[in-house]
Amino acid sequence: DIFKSVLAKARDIKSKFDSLVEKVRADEIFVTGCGSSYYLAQVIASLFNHFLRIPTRAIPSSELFLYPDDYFTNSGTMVVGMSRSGDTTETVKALEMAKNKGLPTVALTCYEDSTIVKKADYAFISEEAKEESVVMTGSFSSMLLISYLMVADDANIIKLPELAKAYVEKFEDIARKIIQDNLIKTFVYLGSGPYYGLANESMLKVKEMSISNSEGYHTLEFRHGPKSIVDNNMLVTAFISDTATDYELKLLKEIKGYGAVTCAIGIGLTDEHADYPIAISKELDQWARLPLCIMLSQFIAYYNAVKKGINCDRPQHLDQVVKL
Ligand code: F1P
Repeated sequence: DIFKSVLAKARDIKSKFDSLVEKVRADEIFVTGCGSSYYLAQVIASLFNHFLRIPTRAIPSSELFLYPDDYFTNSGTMVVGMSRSGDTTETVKALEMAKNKGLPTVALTCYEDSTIVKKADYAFISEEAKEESVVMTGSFSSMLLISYLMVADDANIIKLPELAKAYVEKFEDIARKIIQDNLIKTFVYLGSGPYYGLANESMLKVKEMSISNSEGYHTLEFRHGPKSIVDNNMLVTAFISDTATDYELKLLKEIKGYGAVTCAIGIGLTDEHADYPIAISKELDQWARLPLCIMLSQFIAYYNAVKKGINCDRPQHLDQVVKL
């Protein structure tokens, strides 16, 4: 339903973003946020680099806030701040600093009356995804879809709501099975390109929702050291891209050989690729299926929390909004 209501605004989002890009004429973009919103920024930086062809970097808001003079060195930079609440101190400060340097700023949040909306020159609001939970789930997917619609053609993603309905049950089933049938102590997520941000967000979901050890890597980086910790109590979930498919699947096979339980999600996957393969419809290319894929990780984190008797909506030590 969230996807449906965001897609209904597709044309407005695209034309608003097109006209601001035309007006601002940035030669560089920083996308910034904290926690899940920073990992969302990593995915969005990939989307912007691919579709917009303006060099874009994801930077944690705290870095911009603490080292402004080292980052804000180009008068052609536009700064896009992501924040579910719109009130996280570091993100507010990062946008304030960008403004003080005379740079154009954009806010993406779920709350119209939030601080970053008041500070930024332009704002995009995902009001359909306000959530009670401390942990970001629907808001992540919806802000991701809005960002996709800013830069890409909505025709490629029009089937998302329909396919999401079909896949939710499948994801839930597989996640439940993985957690029930195995003793997993470490959760590793691998992704290349836009899937790196998803791998990190998946890592954070397992940590926050189920208080478990988890890690996220660029897929092939895992070969350079991290693979030494693979054992029988590790679940390695790989987001398989349409670009580096063979390399990614070869690595996953190698990891399975070291004893890990493997799960993979991508086009055309079968039992020969992973213990738990999830074949995604060709109708959604690697960019259009991003908001769908993250739901698998949310279910894995959820069932792991249930197994451990943890309230995944209210994890220990965490607040919904972090203020300094
Ligand atoms: C970001 C965030 C969340 C995290 C935690 C605290 O908030 O760091 O990613 O799950 O609940 O807040 P926001 O800036 O997106 O509101």
